[in-house]
Amino acid sequence: MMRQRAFGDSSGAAARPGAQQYRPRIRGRSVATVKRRCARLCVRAGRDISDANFPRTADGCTYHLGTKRGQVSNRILTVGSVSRAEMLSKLLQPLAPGMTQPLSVLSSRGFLTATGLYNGVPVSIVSHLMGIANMDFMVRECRAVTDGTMAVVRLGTCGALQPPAKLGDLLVASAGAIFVRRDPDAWTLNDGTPPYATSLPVLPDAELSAALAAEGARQLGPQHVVEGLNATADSFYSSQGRVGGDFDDRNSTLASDLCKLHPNLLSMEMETFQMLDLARCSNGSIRAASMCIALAERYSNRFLEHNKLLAIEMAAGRIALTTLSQLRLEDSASFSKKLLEISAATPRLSTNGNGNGMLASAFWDGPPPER
Ligand code: R1P
Ligand code: URA
Repeated sequence: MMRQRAFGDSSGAAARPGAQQYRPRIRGRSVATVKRRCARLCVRAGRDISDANFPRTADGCTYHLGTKRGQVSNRILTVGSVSRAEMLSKLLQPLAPGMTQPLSVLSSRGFLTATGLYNGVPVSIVSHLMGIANMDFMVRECRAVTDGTMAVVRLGTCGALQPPAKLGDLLVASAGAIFVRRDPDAWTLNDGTPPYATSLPVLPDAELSAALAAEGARQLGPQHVVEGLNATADSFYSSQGRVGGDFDDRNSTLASDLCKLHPNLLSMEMETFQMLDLARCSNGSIRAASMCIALAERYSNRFLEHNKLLAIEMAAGRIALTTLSQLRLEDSASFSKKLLEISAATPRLSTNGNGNGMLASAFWDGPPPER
């Protein structure tokens, strides 16, 4: 099987017969190598950051995502893993006729931003890594470098807590998300304080969430899309009710207790609540919705096969990108112009600002997954 290339592979590396796994490479270098180089450049040039309240480089790159105004669209598909961001960025077209690939920035902290066209509309795919703190970086730093209303769709993976959610389904958090937090005071006081605290739900943007579910049903069939409540946890293990002998987690009834409390609870993951909460607090400037692939069926203890996951990720990526590209949104008039100016003036592989991010030409050396 021939190696598939995307975004102008300049490495000249030979095709590897039978390669099945996606291996993200950036101009022939592994992601780890590029990250190490970025980190070295940051150490050399990090002195240029002056604002302690909202750190940015002299040329406007944010501290953790490493992007600046003109590199990020106000339509954002955000995903947890860098490899999912890389894979889905194959669905984007270059921003302008002179470009051979989407604009791509990998920050020294490992956040990847790829900006290109989907159905002729500028869209960014941004990895948010794992947990609410990283989602916080993603939302705030993208907001800081975009103009107009920002629309964000998270495409993640999750555990399915109860039927009708089943393995491989797309679980849309149309009823919003609650937050489940381990409360260390329960262990400190040991006086019956509940070991896990839960918040009230925060809602998504109703139009965006409904459009996502409708597009999912249209492309995959309604039997594969389930709408309900999501729970965002501060741990993959304890506060998702995973039990093990190494820690005193006091969580053996947590998942079933949550389902009793919230009969419409479908999914558990680690970021949606933070995204929806920030959108709620954005003074109306951010619209957000979330859809997660049921990767683990918690009630039957089954886990989705890797190849099936890749295929569903691609399908769900198309659904999310279609939804974002069709959303009626106040697009900044200056966005496309700025993007074109910057991309025309930028070499394909160079440091971004003070080295906080690196513009990258990325490609996969494996075949695309089955669709
Ligand atoms: C845990 O394995 C990670 O997977 C889920 C959780 O939210 C957490 O980030 O989502 P992603 O697949 O989008 O990362
Ligand atoms: N991600 C999570 O956070 N939990 C799961 O069970 C599966 C994916």
